[in-house]
Amino acid sequence: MNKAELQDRMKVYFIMGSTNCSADAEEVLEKALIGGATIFQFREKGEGCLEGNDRIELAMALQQICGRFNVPFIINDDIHLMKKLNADGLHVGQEDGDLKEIRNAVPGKLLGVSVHNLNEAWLALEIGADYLGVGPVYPTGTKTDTRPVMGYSVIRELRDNGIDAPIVGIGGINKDNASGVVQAGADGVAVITAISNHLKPAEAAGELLKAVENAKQNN
Ligand code: TZP
Ligand code: MG
Repeated sequence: MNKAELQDRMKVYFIMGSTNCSADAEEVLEKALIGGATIFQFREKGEGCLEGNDRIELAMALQQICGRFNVPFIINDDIHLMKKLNADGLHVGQEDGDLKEIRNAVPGKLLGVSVHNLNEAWLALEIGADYLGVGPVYPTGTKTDTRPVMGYSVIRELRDNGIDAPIVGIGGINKDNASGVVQAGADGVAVITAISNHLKPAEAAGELLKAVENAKQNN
């Protein structure tokens, strides 16, 4: 995938695992993709999450759904699972290991890295990250161990310093505040609960896509 395509894929970056969903995870994903989510990350984490075979089976089911929609399927943090499933990519945070080693372990795959400042962003790009996740932009109840809320400032700082890699903002983003993230310079928004917990995930994804595309037109 070239950079322009990847940038386009960042528009509505849906992330979830079974514990994030108020309904069946497979149904939620299918609806999100019908509504217009552009890329998906499997993030099976936290209290009550699936383990062992159940986790692998859910991942495979979700991968198959992504395949039907031609939407890239990314795995959070688990190189082993990524390789087992031959997923399209891997997303890691700053605490998930040596970035250079991780990059080398998944050649030819998409690699996303969560960053919180300019220095982390340069280091991630230096080792060959394909895109950056930046946040938490807004307060979020979904991940409890986040860094402090940063608003738009870091996204703007990265762009002002010449970073032109694909960027998604993450953390507390919904259809009403998504436009500000794009106006600050992000290519799109990464969301969990705005879609996973919505009664109508298709509608939620569609509204996010509309908000991002409108903001891009006005940029
Ligand atoms: N990383 C930073 S904030 C966050 C992650 C995984 C959680 C985002 O979830 P939500 O529900 O979209 O606020
Ligand atoms: Mg991680």
